Amino acid sequence: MTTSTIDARALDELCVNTIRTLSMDAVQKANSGHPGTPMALAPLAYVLYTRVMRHNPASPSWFDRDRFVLSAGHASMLLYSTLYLTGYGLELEDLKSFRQLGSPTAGHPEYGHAHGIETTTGPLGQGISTAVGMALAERMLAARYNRPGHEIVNHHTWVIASDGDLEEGVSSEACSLAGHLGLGRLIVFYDDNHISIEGDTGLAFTEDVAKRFEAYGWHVQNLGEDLALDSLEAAALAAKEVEDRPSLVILRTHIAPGSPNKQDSAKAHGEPLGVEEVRLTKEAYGWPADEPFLVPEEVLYHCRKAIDRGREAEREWRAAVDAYRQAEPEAWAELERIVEGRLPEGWDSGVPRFDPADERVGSTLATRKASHSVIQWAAERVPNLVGGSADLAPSTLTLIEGGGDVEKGSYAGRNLHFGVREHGMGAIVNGLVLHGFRAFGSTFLIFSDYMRAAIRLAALMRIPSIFVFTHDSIGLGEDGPTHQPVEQLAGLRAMPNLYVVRPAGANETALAWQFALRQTNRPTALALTRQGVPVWSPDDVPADAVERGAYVLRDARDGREPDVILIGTGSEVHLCAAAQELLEADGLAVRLVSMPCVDRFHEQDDAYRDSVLPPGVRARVAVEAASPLGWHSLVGDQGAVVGMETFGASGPAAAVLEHFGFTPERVAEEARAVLERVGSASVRG
Ligand SMILES: Cc1ncc(C[n+]2csc(CCOP(=O)(O)OP(=O)(O)O)c2C)c(N)n1
Ligand SMILES: [Mg+2]
Repeated sequence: MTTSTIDARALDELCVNTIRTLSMDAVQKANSGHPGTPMALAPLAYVLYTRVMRHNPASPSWFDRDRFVLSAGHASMLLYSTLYLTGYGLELEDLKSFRQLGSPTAGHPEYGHAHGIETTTGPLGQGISTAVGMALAERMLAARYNRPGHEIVNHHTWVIASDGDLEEGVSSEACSLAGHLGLGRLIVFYDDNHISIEGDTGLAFTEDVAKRFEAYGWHVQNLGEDLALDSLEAAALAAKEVEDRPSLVILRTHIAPGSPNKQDSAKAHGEPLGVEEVRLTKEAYGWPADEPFLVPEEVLYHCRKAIDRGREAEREWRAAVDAYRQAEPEAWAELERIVEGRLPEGWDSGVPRFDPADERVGSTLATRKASHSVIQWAAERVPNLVGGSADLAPSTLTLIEGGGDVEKGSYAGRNLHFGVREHGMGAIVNGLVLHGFRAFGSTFLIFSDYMRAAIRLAALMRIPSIFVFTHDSIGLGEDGPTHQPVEQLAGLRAMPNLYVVRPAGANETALAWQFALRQTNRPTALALTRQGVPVWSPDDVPADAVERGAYVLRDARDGREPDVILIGTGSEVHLCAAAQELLEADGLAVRLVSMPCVDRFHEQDDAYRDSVLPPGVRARVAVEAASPLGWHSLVGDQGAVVGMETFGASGPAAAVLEHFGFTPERVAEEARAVLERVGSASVRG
């Protein structure tokens, strides 16, 4: 062995131990966090970032970079230490303020908080599943934009996953689909350390993971305990060679290696090692025990060479892009727009208008059906609009006609088939969106529960994923209470950053899609009816109906000040309209407000809100065939909410709605009762 290889090895070891000690020190200083797993996986992160991945720390959003996802988000210090060392812009100070308020080094990696964090991770299973979406996006972009001799989309998605990641159901959904689709650019390292919070994984996790992933159609390597850097590198390269299947590389690691009293113990998972144990561990590494956050100069110098390599890789890519731009100017213009997150100029002009006088529209139309035609309009204008359903496309009506299917080896299509995997669908949609697609996933509103964790991450990350939920109330009828959402709208509305849009009819549905696609930093959930609802004249629906969240759809007759306001969303707006007629027949002045997006309405200024719901008019009734939670603040103390306090029931839709009191008569009755309580004259006087 030559001196230089010995030196190189010593330097490698120094680098690996720097990642380890930085992670131990940061957790110790924060007195909170997860030291053991970063320590164990330091060699892997080091190899990936300095030898394997094609990335440019100085240009972290370079489009054709390899993506890295730390699915085991609790091991965040592994990522932060590595990002710091390789030059992503994190400073040593940031590591010293690990887990502190306002620091980019949050408890779990948060998208947008620091360069190099490709997605938020922490809820186990989400990261690896989102990575499936990223790897799929890479293939879908490659299929669309690469040309012979011009491979400008050409990268890999790397993941580190822990036991918990593979125990969670969502990863099974996503990994099964990844195998089915043959996503060869996805490479997952599984940290098989036999430890989770409660102790040895033998308590609850004894399946043969290798066989399971083989059964999914993955290429599986098992390195056992061989964490030699060259072995890790060789395994990574072998995984890259396999182009037609995703790869799993199993590593039997030992949590908190080198820690004399905590190695292989669940204690090293989620609490600081302790001052004394840190000292003992550093001694075991041959590391100065009394210099926290020590970064040897040669380590920083060596790791930051990643920047030179990255610059070179990006430079080569840019040269390839120049040639591509010459040869394929239009394709490049489209891809560039996607990379920059822009939609084509003027894409949202000419929003479809549904006129009930048009016999192709008719007087009633389910909003899911209107949505289907709006999707066709949007798909024509937004080339990166793709989406699919969790095996319900014939019901959710989300197929992009003529868009083609995404299948194994053939990724140019626009329609995704997620199978009955709602949660995986949510995470994959997020991965597609993080990678430049305007993607949607659809299912019944009731099953939004199955994908809630993924929706929540989209909201937390502020990415514009679109979730299309049809069969949005007891109005779906015969399928009964298992399928009838009650509390889902309230639950989704409670989620910060998520817009929930429940359009009342075809024209609001068109605006709802326009609104969802206009978003750049918020996800949208659309709630659409299964059943037909009346089509209003498009002239009655202002262009900013969804943007504003609510509007006066039909004001009290003859310019009278309203005695009572009826507020509805979705299908119940029509119920309110019928109640309005009943009440007006009694001589009352009634205002009908349609409120397709409660969240947006709350965001409007006082003047607008007061113009729709004048503070002086306290007689208000809100009607929504769902949990009343949240509506009381809009109708006030004396107002009433006609909602669902129980689960629904199986029966024909009309019978179910009537049974639960969703009739014009009941709404009118509530309005009269409210008026009596409020005493309309005194309020107006
Ligand atoms: C969905 C979800 N459930 C629970 C947790 C809390 N939690 C954090 S880490 C962990 C398990 C740790 O085991 P493993 O995944 O093997 O990680 P290791 O300790 O080996 O790093 C749990 C239950 C979580 N983060 N996400
Ligand atoms: Mg584990």
